[in-house]
Amino acid sequence: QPIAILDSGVGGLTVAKEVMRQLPREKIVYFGDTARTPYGPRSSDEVVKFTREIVDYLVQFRPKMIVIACNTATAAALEDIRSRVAIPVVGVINPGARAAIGRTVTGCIGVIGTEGTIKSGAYEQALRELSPHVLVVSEACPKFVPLVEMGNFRSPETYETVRGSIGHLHSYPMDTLILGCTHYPFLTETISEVMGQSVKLISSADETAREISTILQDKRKLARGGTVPVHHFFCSGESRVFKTIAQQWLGEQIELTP
Ligand code: DGN
Repeated sequence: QPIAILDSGVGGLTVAKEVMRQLPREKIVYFGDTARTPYGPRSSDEVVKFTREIVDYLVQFRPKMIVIACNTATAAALEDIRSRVAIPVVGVINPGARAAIGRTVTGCIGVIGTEGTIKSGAYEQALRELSPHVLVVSEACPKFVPLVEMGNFRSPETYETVRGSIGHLHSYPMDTLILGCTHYPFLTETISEVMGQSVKLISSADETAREISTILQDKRKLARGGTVPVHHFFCSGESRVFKTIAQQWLGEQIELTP
């Protein structure tokens, strides 16, 4: 049985890559909603509707787990999807929040994400539940996802956009910054250049893959056997750029059904 992973586009590949690294025997079925990306500026109701549609599509593969590898969709639809399916549904917000609380020393944590994620307040809530006195500084970065969907990870334009969006966060005593959008790990190098060495970046991808591993272990659902799984990738719209970015990021050829 595969693990189903979904996102509005290529962002969830950051989670897929970590799952492939940490759990190399697991088969993945991935859906990127490239026809309707970005989700960030959409209303919560619309994101819930899209997420339901994708989940309805993915259940035909009889997955053992669904991973909502999109912070915007996790903030809007995690509980809704959990109430609709009988298998574990994992989001990307709690794992990232837990890791940030574990790592901050100054107690000041930054969160960057799409407008939808930041407006929802989901990270503040998750962080405060874990540690009530933490100082959370949130910033929506609506320009990042379109850059990533175009494959523009490192260029003077990207640097200027990142600096213009988050450069001012230096004025806070922040030592930990959550990349609260699964597209942002593609921009890690540029974001670290702007934020400097003293700010640790937390990728929800790494933390989510660890959570997936723990849940599968607890449920005794980890894949066994020595065969290398064949993953399947689907996207709803533009497929050429998706395939190029996916192969570059994952470092292997993929099977893609547009
Ligand atoms: N990857 C999505 C997220 O983590 O929020 C962002 C998607 C978008 O479409 N803006």
